[in-house]
Amino acid sequence: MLTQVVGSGLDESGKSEYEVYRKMLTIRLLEEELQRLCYTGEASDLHFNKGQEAITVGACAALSPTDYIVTHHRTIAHSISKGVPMKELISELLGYSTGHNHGISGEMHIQDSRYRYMFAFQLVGTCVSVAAGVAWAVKYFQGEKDIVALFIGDASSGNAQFHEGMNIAAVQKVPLLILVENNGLAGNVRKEVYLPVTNVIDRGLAYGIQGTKVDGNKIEEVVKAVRIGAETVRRNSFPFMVEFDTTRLCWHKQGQRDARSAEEIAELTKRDPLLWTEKRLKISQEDRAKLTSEITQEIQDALSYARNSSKPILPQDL
Ligand SMILES: Cc1ncc(C[n+]2csc(CCOP(=O)(O)OP(=O)(O)O)c2C)c(N)n1
Ligand SMILES: [Mg+2]
Repeated sequence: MLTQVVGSGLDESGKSEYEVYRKMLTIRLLEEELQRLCYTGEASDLHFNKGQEAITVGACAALSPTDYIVTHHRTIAHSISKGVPMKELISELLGYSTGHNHGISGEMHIQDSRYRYMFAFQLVGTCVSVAAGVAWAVKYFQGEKDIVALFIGDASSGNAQFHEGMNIAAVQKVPLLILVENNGLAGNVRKEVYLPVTNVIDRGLAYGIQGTKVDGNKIEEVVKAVRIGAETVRRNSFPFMVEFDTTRLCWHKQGQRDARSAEEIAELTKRDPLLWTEKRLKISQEDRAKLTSEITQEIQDALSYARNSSKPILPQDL
């Protein structure tokens, strides 16, 4: 029964595991709805995050709400995890003026300083130097105790900007937590052709940056590792890495073919973080159906809100 698990402790961050599960399910259902809108043409092609929800939701639950985040190109999960209201997010993704960036940023240039969601990056790897710069400003300009958490994919650690960013982050001793989503894929390409190391955290050692690696599909491991990582960064005012072993269960970008066979994806689905959390919380099929219908209604309300607002005025319209 849902009522029995409400408030069950996840950790001292104060978030209940049920709350975290609900957010993970929200992201899954929202992405499914947006995928349908991509097919009808109402949404342009989007980059989804299916199978990696425990990382974004768990990490944001473990961080302080005043900590900053910088992300890569799969932004829907990060926005929901950091607290961006769904109606504003959907409006943004569909290009309406009620979007939190007035409908002009789209999915890959999301920013919302109210929630300390600082930047999202289409150009993979570039986020590292910018995140290092944000962390520098937080420490030296603002004098805050908050930290910057950067989400980055495993393949992006081969980008030159990754290395430049790691170097300057270490040299300047900035409060940067680097969260690596290691799904063994660069878009649709398999790791054998882009990643010569098993663990991306090993790359941090070249810059004196320590790290830890955990199962990114187990919510409790994510929360614990990020909490410890964030405390380490805050205490030492020095970068730290947490790497997550994870599985992307969708293709790179809406409309592209997956390099993996259906059998391979079916095998990976056994590690679905939603299934794992449901087992932990003893959430029955009826519980999930009830929650699904509640969340579906929220998504439809947010969609109606977006559709009833005006489209943004673009420079070329002036
Ligand atoms: C600088 C740059 N080079 C190439 C691309 C094209 N591109 C988009 S996503 C991607 C792969 C990123 O892999 P990873 O960081 O592991 O993230 P994942 O796709 O697994 O989420 C690439 C090469 C890009 N966006 N930016
Ligand atoms: Mg990857």
